[in-house]
Amino acid sequence: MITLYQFEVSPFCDKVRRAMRYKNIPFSVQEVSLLGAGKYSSAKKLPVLDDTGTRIEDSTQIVHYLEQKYPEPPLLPADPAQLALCNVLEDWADESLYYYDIALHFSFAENAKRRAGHLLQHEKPWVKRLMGPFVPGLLRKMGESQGAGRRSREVILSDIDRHIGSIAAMLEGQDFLLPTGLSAADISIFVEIDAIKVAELGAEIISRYPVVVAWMDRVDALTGEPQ
Ligand SMILES: N[C@@H](CCC(=O)N[C@@H](CS)C(=O)NCC(=O)O)C(=O)O
Repeated sequence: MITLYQFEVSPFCDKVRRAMRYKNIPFSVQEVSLLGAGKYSSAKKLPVLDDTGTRIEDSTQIVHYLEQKYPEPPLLPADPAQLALCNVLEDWADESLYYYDIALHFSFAENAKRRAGHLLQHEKPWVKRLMGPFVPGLLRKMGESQGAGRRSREVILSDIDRHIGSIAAMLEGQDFLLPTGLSAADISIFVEIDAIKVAELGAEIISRYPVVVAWMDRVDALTGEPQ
């Protein structure tokens, strides 16, 4: 039996849930307190997957593990050149695009409190009281130390616009980012854009690119929770 230890709102946890739904893998989730990730993960980060006692950390490692154990339907292309593209797109989503989600929510004061509320939604009232005042500042500092959060509002927004525009250009003439069909690249990028969409300014940028909106619907139809 597979258990996903998660923070529900984390795009990396969403990525793993979507990969498992696409592959029709039964799983249960265990929501972890923001104070408790160290109990499950040496990096103190979630997601962590437990497959009948085998534990895997990091969404990318988890997707690769799932691909080996549950190869159908595939999320990693067999062709080496396509696999290379899939790998770099996944890493770009996880290590770059993610920080635009953080910057948009926590370097933009008008979004910070609401997003902090999302992060704390499953916490006990005393944890909310303890951490509530600190979460926006901690996340803002995380975005600043990576770099994206130190840019001006205008630059953050125009970077996001350029990135979404690049995805639109990659999708021209094809349903998914790789010609081989839905892959880990689509899921990894989808979850970050879906998080960016939570902020009004992010949603406005995404709405400028109907090709991306249609692609998001396609990815969600294959990986989202059944209606
Ligand atoms: N590279 C990791 C990133 C995971 C990650 O950054 N998770 C965040 C939640 S979005 C986390 O656990 N943060 C807790 C912390 O940094 O203390 C992956 O792909 O799983």
